Amino acid sequence: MRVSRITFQPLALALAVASFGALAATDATKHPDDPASTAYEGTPSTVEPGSAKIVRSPGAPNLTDAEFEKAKEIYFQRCAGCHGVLRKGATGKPLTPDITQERGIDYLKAFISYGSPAGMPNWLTSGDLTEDEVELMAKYVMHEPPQPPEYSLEDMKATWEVVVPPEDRPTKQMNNLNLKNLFSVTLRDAGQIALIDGDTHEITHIINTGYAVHISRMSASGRYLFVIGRDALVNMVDLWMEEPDTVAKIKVGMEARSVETSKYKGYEDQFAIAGTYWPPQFVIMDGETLEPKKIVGTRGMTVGTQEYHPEPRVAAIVASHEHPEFIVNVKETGKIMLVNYEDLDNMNITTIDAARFLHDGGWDSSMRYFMTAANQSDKIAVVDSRDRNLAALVDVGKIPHPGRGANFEDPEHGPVWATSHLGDPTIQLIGTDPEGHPDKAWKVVRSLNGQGGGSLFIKTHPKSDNLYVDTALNPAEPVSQSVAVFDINNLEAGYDVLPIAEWADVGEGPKRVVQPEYNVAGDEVWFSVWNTQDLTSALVVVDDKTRELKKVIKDERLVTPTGKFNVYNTQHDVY
Ligand code: DHE
Repeated sequence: MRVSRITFQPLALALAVASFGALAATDATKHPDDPASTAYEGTPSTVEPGSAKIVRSPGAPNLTDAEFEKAKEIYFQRCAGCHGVLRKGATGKPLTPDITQERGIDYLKAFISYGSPAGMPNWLTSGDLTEDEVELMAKYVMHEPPQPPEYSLEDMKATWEVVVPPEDRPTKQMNNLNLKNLFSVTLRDAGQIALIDGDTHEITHIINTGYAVHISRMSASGRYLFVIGRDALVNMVDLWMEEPDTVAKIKVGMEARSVETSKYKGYEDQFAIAGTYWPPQFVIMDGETLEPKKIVGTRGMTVGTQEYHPEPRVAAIVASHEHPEFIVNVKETGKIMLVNYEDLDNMNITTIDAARFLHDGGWDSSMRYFMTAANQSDKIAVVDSRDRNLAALVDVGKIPHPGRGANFEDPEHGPVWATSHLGDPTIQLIGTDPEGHPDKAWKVVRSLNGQGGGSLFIKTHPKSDNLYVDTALNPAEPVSQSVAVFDINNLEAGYDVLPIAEWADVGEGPKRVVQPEYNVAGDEVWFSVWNTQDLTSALVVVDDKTRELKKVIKDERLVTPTGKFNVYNTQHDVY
């Protein structure tokens, strides 16, 4: 068993030890300014002895403490989401020293620089990291990962802020926004969201949020927008204020991806919940103020082999309409927790064994069944939120990545929910109507071929005949810069390709086209043209009937736009 440890060798101590013998040879009492001593020992270091430490791990290149800290921050912000805080892997491969040291520094530098077709971004050529940062990260991942601290109720409360108390908030909408057709747009690397009027396509507000803001979710009332950043900062935005803005915020951990509010009749918006990647836990908060109420850890045994996992991250969370509970995906254990919020002091939690590496997902059209990807298991788990059990585990293509998926009526198979995949070009349709189409339920009833792998999101709308599929992480630019669109009434006819990035006309850069999102009427589809932070991005609006370009929204404030959330569609789970 290789024992490896990170030893911090204060540089001054190392120098002192090295010169210790020499010191003994000279009169240690001599004043350090004495020319003889200075000549021999060199001028005393101006660096505070305790600060310049060397980080050593057996087999890894040394790093100064400052380098280690910088690398840790970059890793945390950009890499931990895929590779895990403890680098055990998930959507991304494990990066433990036994693997990284064996690969060696040159391989690691190339991999970080140019990425891979399976979804590893090209950090150098995309302009996200410099050469030096690439080198630093390659060295860092050859060291043992440091254990990050836990995060307690006290830590949360220290960050919790009620910016506008509920009693001081408006009692009716004070602006003339058409809230139903308002979009919340993630400005990923700016740590902001843009509110965009879906009728005029104008940006109405830019609101500061957490770092690498990730998703927006709506309150049951349609009034509050909940935004979570990868840094686990939750912002609660009041859309009724004259100028919509944050009315409460809280940092619920060190890394997060999901946020939701209670939706069960009689409990609407009484509670909010946020799940963290680090620490592996979730917290239930007061739905009006975000006061943290109850923290629940997710560490435990994996399904199948029943091994202990120290860092099972919380992935997608949805709020049940059938019972007063949240449905919480735990990625690395493969367990789905039905968390009843009726009594937080005597909490009932039902744990369903599904499959490992649970990720994203959404409701079927009846909003009874939660369809969720266990992406590294190539399965879709189907949770029956009424009977509170696992209805099925469906084998699908490689690395399913549905977002919330897409619900529509297949002309031959009836109601279906569709997912696309990161790891292959297929789009797979699962029957979701056990009463009306029992022979089709929880089976792949149709598999289509899209443009390629690297797909992240698929979307349709009850009033649309189209099914849009992005391929944002495909390595081929013509594919990552366009989307495929199928006619739902003639699926086997194949797809058309819409040259979205070309329509955006934003100049150079990776220009990844990501995440279709409809407007409230279902007659427009919005796409993000996601460029690097230093280049121009845009939003492209397509006329759903004609599939032609309707509008390009370009504005220097639109920095790395990715997720877009139409208020009405997000509030009512329309997809
Ligand atoms: Fe996401 C949803 C995790 C990278 C854009 N993303 C989700 C969800 C999870 C998740 C668990 C479901 C939340 C829910 O429903 O409660 N995402 C992760 C990662 O771990 C991963 C792979 C790596 C990371 O570093 O975070 C990751 N995600 C990305 C991106 O790089 C994307 C494309 C751009 C961005 O903004 O970061 C991205 N993720 C999204 C979007 C959704 C999402 C737009 C919401 C989809 C929806 O329709 O609800």
